[in-house]
Amino acid sequence: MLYDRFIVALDPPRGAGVGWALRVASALCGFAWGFKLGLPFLAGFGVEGFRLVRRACPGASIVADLKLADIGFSMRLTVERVGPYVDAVIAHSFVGVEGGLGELAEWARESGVRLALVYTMSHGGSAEVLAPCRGRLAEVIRRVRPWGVVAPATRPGEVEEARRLFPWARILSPGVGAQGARPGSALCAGADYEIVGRSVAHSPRPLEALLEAAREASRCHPR
Ligand code: BMP
Repeated sequence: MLYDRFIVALDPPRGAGVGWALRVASALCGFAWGFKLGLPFLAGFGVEGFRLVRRACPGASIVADLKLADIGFSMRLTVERVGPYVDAVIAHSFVGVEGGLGELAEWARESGVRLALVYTMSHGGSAEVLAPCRGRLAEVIRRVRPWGVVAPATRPGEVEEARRLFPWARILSPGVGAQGARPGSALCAGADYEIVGRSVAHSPRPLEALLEAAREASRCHPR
């Protein structure tokens, strides 16, 4: 079963308290590879929420998806706050290396937190700016050589491309479920992990939903 190739995004439904996130994390603990905690989570539950999820499932990898896109100084100030509770942080590659990702990568090395960079995104608007700039984004990613690269399950061709261009990296692919990509579509294209949010985390039975996604994903034979 491929359930350990899924990262579950804990984006809270409207009005949910941190207890919701802790219940979902506990239900999936030992199954999902990790949890992605993004800006909706941070806005709702603060850095304390990160600590509580870490405590609820110490074996899971915690990925802070704060969509960092700023000067290095500000990105560093931000990640230092969540660093003690996370295994990886996600930043945009388009901010470039000098005075930006260079400093963030240095912090990641010093602190032992992994860095993942966004290549392209899963929504339609990714085709407006990011996708046409793929060559430049790939140069930035090659220079930084991050642990992970984000590429969209909704466009398996871009996942295949990321796999080819960044052979050292873990490829993380969002867009499975609510955004239309079928479970397994990114794994089949060479991704290491699929990121799934609503279709698992907002389900009344998150573990069953995850196991069903894992069953569907097993139709291909990912590496
Ligand atoms: P959902 O499966 O509910 O659509 O959630 C997808 C998650 O992945 C969300 O947390 C979203 O912010 C994130 N994400 C995405 O959907 N597309 C991207 O290109 C990058 C993301 O981080």
